Amino acid sequence: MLNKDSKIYIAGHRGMAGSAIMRKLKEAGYTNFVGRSSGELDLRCQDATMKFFEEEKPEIVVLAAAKVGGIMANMESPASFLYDNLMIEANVIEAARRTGVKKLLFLGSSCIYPRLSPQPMKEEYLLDGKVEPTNEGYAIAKIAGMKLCEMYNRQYGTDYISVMPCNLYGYGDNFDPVRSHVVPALIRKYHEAKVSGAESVTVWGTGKARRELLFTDDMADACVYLLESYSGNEFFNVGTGKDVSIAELAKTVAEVVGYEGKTEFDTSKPDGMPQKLMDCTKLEKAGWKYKTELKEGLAKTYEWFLKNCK
Ligand code: GFB
Repeated sequence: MLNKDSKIYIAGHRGMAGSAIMRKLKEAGYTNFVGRSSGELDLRCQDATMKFFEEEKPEIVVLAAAKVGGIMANMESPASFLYDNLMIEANVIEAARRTGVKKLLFLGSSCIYPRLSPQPMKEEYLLDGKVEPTNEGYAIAKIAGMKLCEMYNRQYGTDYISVMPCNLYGYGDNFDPVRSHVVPALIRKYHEAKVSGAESVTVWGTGKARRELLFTDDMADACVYLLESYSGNEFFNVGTGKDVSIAELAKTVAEVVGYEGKTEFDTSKPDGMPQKLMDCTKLEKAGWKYKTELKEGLAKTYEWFLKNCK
């Protein structure tokens, strides 16, 4: 299905996930890429998206473009998380079908699962209960994107596959102190506290919520693996199969950064989903496993932060 010179469009190639997938595809020998920044092409606009697909006629599409953010960003603008993501997915998937794209890979999220799902969460637990309210808009959009792929395959015989990664972190992450995800937020907080000599760092929530964290380059590796080896109507959890409490994560980030002060918890801030651990045995049985352990991935991300974020 994929040739090394297949024309590949990575929607979101400048974001953390899309850029990692592009690096992995290049490492694997793929050479023919087409891309547009969000300033050049607004994927929420159907006409512009169709025009781009008709002009460029990509053969393979990776749908990594999305409005993303941490727990606060999701709570502040739930309508934008739902609307922007629904529009992007619907426009890209329909344009792909109309222009005969051979294969498409859609990036979902572990937040598609019910808030109180049994842990670890297997693929078949999808839609067994209500999703976490702090990211309901994003979760519903990601469920819709995955279902679009599934139903396009059923109705049109397309080859669109989906992955559901756990919480990602890595190179090119957003280190905004309020709207980012927990890993970049903590790297920045502990780094700034170290530099300023602050006595303590404040971590949101109780510290008891648990998260499964995957280095984005590993997620990208899984995407390339599935693009090359899988066609069908099932989706795959992509993670490590291990989780940590936010308190444990904070301690590890402090160690990586070299901060020796105190950590305090602000329990007025939300915990979000109590636990979000995925069962990744389906992907393991298909032949793929993560490589980067948490502390190693955090150290690489901190190194990137030091070089790139002044
Ligand atoms: O990464 P995060 O925002 O995403 O937060 P979610 C994870 C946990 O870390 C929550 C705690 O329990 C937060 O309260 N936390 C502690 C912090 N300190 C901080 C901090 O300084 N910043 C942040 N951001 N969190 C998102 C969803 O949920 O996960 C998205 O909102 C998406 O839709 C993404 O699915 C993967 O795991 O709670």
